[in-house]
Amino acid sequence: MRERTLVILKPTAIENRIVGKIIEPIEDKGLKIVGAKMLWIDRDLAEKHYAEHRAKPFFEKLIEHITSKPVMLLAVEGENAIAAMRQLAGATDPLEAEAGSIRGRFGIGITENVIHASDSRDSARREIELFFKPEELYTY
Ligand code: FUP
Repeated sequence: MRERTLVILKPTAIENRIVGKIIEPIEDKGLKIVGAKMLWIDRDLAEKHYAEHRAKPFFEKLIEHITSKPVMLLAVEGENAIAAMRQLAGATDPLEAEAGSIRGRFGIGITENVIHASDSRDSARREIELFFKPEELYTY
């Protein structure tokens, strides 16, 4: 099933200059970048993105982190792109993620877990629409 998914390289990834190391396994997997940009996410957009976590105890820390510095947004396309990106990202907690996964390799804590990848088709559609205008996505 050909799908699109939203990937966010969180502030830690930009700050630690590991953007290339994160993109490499994504492309190695056969996934294609169909949209890409940097953005300093504001609180309003961050709260929309993480709306499902609003009532959670970690919500405030999560919003503070994602808005602390610029991020890189990627729209990624390919066969089973959503599951494939989740596999590459690894478990939410970098210490539980497989050592070879992106979070396993570069994560330093559950809040600063390097990357976001949409968890379902509905989330992917919603999140891509939240961060990209249709004309910023390429079919090729
Ligand atoms: P994931 O889909 O793997 O990004 O995980 P979740 O949607 O459950 O969590 C979203 C973000 O909330 C994570 F990236 C990090 C943060 N989080 C915490 O800080 N503490 C937790 O216990 C769970 C998640």
